[in-house]
Amino acid sequence: MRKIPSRSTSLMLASVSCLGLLAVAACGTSSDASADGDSAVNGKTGQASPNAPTRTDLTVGFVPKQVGTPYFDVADLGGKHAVTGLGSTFEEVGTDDGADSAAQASRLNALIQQDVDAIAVSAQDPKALCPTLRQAGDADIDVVTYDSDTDPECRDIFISPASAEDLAVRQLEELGKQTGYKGEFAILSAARTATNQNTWIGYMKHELKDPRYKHMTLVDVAYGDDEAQKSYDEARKLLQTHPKLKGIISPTTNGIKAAAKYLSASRFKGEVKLTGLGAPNDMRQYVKDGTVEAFLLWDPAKLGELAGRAAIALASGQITGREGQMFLAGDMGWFEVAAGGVVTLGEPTVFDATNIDNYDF
Ligand code: RAM
Repeated sequence: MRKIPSRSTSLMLASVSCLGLLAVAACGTSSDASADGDSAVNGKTGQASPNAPTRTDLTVGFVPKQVGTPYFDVADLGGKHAVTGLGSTFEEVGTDDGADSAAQASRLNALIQQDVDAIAVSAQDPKALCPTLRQAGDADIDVVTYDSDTDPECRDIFISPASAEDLAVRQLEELGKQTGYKGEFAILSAARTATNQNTWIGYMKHELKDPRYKHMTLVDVAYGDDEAQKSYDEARKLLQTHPKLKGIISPTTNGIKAAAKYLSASRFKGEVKLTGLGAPNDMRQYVKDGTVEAFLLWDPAKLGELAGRAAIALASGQITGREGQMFLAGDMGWFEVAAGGVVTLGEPTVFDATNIDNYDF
């Protein structure tokens, strides 16, 4: 049984904090929750107190979209540091297939059988994991999504790397700058079902209606399933199918790396522009050899750390996932739960030849 502080304990802790030095907003959060007894998106009821003691000896399971890929290795290491640093046990389970949501569901099931306290998952599909995540909720397991969300009603909190709309707009703008806002371009995505990829692609399509993109045309969206060879082959096919292609946006670390590998050894190097979301260590050589000018990403370690801390905050009763609640994420400071149970890490970084050597992930 999990020991969420009782209503009276929560209220008492909240009143103590109101007198103390902790954030005033945190004080208001608890009383908001107590006023209407609202529940979080995954059906949790009861109070949240940002000042409830952080529980230890919990077990938090991380299920990335894919194991053995640098982006999630770094993210989950961030989660591990957060969870173990708070006195709990971290466990990562996953599949190396970047598009197999059934395998993800079976890993989640194993964590439910194991009766972990909280789960953090990067969803390969918005719907496919829902039945399993609901079972987790029924078993009183707190559910965090990070990087890629499920349907909001199937989790407590989504840790978003940055505003999804902003990320999409910035990638499009980056390609626009590099191509003079002209010509045909394509998107090389990850899994066809991936929530984060499809959300960004949706925002890009919407942004394309802006008059400054009137000379840019999206001619294709290809899916490399976050596999190196498949992404490479899809990049090659895009160039073959669309001889007038001027650019590719690949909003996936695996996709952009594979496309850069293909372009760097092709006659299109430097001519066909490539941008999107990439890891500096993957992309360094392609920035230095002139294949890629600039791309974006956030710090995956911080994303994982925030997911780990949110999982512990949920399991400690400091938050339930309701809008307006706040939790302290160590040195990263206080984070607020926004509408829909979304917590945003921050702003992405743009990497290019001037700064790429300052980053090591
Ligand atoms: C890949 C995955 C992940 C995405 C990053 C940018 O590693 O598709 O979900 O957020 O790229």
